[in-house]
Amino acid sequence: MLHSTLLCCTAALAAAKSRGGPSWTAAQREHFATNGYVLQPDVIRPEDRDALVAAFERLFSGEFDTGIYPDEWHWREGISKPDAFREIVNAWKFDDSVAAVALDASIGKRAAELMGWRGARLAQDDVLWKPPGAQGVSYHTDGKYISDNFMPRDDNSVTVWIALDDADEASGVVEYARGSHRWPRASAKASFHDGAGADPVTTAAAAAGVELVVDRHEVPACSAVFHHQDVWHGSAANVSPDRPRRALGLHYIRDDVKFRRDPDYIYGRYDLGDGVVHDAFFPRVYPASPMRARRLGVTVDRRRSSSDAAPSS
Ligand SMILES: O=C(O)CCC(=O)C(=O)O
Repeated sequence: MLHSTLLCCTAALAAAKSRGGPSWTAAQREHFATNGYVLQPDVIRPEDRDALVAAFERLFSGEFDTGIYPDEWHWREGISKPDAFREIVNAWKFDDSVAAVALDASIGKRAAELMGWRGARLAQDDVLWKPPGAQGVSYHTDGKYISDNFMPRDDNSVTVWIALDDADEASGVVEYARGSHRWPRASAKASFHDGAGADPVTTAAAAAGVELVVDRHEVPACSAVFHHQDVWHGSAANVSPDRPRRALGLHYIRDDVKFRRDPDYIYGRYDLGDGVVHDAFFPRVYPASPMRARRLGVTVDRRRSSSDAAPSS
């Protein structure tokens, strides 16, 4: 099923000064609660998009400005399959164009508002590149990679998938199993890069005893989809002859989570044994510290950052 949801990006964004998009409407919140995802226009500015797109070649050729390596780096020129889906994780640690967006308090604020959190940390970013002819991403849930590493586990993470090129049927939009964030949680980790396609979600739907309904939405460049940690999603191959489909995924966690015992290999590298989720590795983006807020030019709402404001879940 294709829903052509056209979010106005170009004209509106020409004048837009801030990131994160407009305030959530009641209809958007309801859509997210029911279906597990919601569209949001104007999450970044055209100049952010241009800077991010300009970084792709540089990043995938291994130019890491600070000398810090990515936590994951899928696809190398001359070594990897030309049609592989390309992904770099945690480019904020070495690239200013990614850091400027990934650490932006306004986007973190929208994530926190949608999830009912007091604040948000960046769990990881994802630089996502699907050139013409490249494969898609197998169905999975982000919670298996991210939420499972932290306590409390439920509703502790959300993804902001930001289109850097207009994403459509041909270039392979992210597609969602409608309402699947409410299914019983699957035990197996269905993998992003394993080429299993839609098999895992078909199995999960059968196990949940529900009919699988897949939603696909066009997403214009600079707009985003916010999706719940437990919603099943994936994407098809890019069958367009000449259009890359580039995107930036930002995965946020609730600001007050702790590590669970024995987090997985990648996240476990940042557990220093005290269970504390340290700012240096998982920066708190919202509420921003006053110093960072000044640098970013955002206003911090001090009332929301008070320690007695309990998170909702
Ligand atoms: O970009 C894609 O096709 C998939 C992205 C994804 O799975 C994610 O951001 O969680």
